[in-house]
Amino acid sequence: MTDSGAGVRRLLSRRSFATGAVAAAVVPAALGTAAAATSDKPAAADKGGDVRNLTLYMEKLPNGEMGYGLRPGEATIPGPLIELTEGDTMNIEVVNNLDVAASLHVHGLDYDVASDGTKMNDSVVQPGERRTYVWRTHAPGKRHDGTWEAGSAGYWHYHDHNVGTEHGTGGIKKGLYGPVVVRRKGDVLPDKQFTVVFNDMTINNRTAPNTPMFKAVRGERVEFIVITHGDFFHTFHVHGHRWVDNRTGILEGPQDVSRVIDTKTTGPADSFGFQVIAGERVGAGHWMYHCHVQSHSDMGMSGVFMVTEADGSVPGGMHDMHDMHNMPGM
Ligand SMILES: [Cu+2]
Repeated sequence: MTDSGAGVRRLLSRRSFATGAVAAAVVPAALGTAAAATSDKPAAADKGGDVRNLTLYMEKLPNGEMGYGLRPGEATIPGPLIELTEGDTMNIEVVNNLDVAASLHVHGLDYDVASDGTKMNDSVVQPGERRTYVWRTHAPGKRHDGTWEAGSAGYWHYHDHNVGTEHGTGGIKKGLYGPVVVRRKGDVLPDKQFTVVFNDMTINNRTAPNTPMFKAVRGERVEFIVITHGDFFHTFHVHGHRWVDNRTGILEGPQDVSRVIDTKTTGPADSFGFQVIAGERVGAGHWMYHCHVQSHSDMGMSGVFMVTEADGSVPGGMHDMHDMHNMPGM
């Protein structure tokens, strides 16, 4: 994504986006944030409570695909990463530049029926028209009956709920989906962010060797956001890196007995995320990420997480995705 402008940066995230990411329709719009923190302590999410405004354009892409974008002509698959902190409200004006009625439906956040993006609730956008959806979030708290209510923090996602069928089956298949991250005050912020969407038998509507190449420098704090769509179950796996199977992927402390994993099985509309330190204890290199259902990875559900040294170099063989898929037996 090219420079999205200070205004958009502020709207989407309290940290600025990196520039210079590969400009292609298949690359997540909000690929990264600022360079690594210079102090030992990572940056943390602030208190939340802001009301922010955002405009999303729904547009046609070449070869019949569709996407969400922050500006006309800049739609991507997945759509832009939208970040909030618990307590924030986001007013999203959706402009429909498609020739079919489409919508914006979000998972995990608070919204009225008028913002649920279904035809049933008269919440879709006709071609050439615009509509504002309101997403709210809240911190955890105690209910009047003494039970605890979960906060909004988590790795969520949005998608169309009207193209093709009243469930958005056609819109999702064509690429109308994107990631949402809601942080809790004090959550550690990443240096880079990558979104992997298993959509039927693709990753971000692409198959190897055309799947995203995610790049980070060894030692950077990298956040993966994993979403699944379509008709199949998948198993996300990334080589050389492990994470904690909780809300953030980070251990709460030495006594935290949460399970540590390097694969996670995921089904349609699931989403999860985690942070890892790129190359920690394993070094720079070309680290594969892929669906671990063997027939799925063999059919192209794989990509590369490239961890470079600070000078940009990568040790070892320089097999690219073409090489990988030309290896004997593949
Ligand atoms: Cu799979």
